[in-house]
Amino acid sequence: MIRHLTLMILKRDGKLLLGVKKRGFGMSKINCAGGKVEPGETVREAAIRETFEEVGIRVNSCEKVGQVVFRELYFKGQPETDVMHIFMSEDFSGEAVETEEIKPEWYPISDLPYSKMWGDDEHWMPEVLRGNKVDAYFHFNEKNTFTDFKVDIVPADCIEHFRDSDFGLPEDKDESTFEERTASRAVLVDKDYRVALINATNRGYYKLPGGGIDEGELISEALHREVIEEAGWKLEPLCTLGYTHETRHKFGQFNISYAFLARATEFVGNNLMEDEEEDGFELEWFDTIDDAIAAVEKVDTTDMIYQAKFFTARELAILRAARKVLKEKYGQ
Ligand code: 8OG
Repeated sequence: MIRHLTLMILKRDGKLLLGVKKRGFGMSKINCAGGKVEPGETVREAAIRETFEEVGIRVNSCEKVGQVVFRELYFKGQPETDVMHIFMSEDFSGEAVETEEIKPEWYPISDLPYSKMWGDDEHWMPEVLRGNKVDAYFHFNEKNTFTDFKVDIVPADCIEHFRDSDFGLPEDKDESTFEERTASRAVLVDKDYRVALINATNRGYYKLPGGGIDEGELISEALHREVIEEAGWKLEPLCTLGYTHETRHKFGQFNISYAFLARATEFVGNNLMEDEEEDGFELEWFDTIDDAIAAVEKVDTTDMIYQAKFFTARELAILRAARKVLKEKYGQ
């Protein structure tokens, strides 16, 4: 079971509100407010509730600035995976008060007490304070010290946003209830800059190799795993292309796809899921990115399933973003 935790970074006038934790996990460490997500609440709601309970501050609005996954963290003698969802707010009201949980204090951002904080914080917090969103993991041993870690920056540029009305479809649901799904996708090129697409031969559409990010998995890890599963190739990421955003009313979902340009390095064989087998997934190589784009442009989604309209528009936008990078950075 994965536990979900929250952390709220409160920022004002070049300072952060931190405090000595007086009880519980991490007692006597200096930390932000935050805590466990209760059943039935969203992670954002949990972060706001914990902040009020622990330091008496009401957060009016906040932004998710990343997540840190703690792998094999020993909690009550058992190793477990925790996902810590990090929020930042500059829009809050009330004065900080001491509670049974935390003794709050403002610290200048230029001089944070990292030596008295959790050991991982100094590796990801500076990125967040620079304005980046982070996607990180820390792997622990039985002594609860971390042995390896990775801190990635989440691609920040929106390539394009698609919604039902772009395809003449109705938008009849309350978007505040939509669930967010995230995925990693690759524009995979070989050493000669040939481009790979998955041809869903029984459906008639093309897609980029890639797919959903699992709970507790990094964006970059999902990229490697999904491309092996669908295309059978190991890869080396070359650069990020940004992300696409889909608002899908029919399913009540926001779909975020992080897109990367990547080099295929070694063929190890694919491992398709049952539905992918049914759709007739086959890897097809195109001599140039223009050929790949032309193949996707030719797909007529008029009579296709709902998702295929989104896939096709999305993959075209990502491929065009890759064409620009291939031209500008790789002279293709
Ligand atoms: O409900 P409780 O306060 O015990 O939840 C634990 C809190 O501690 C939660 O806000 C998340 C936070 N926390 C960890 N590990 C780490 C860490 O490595 N760094 C920081 N900054 N906070 C952490 O559980």
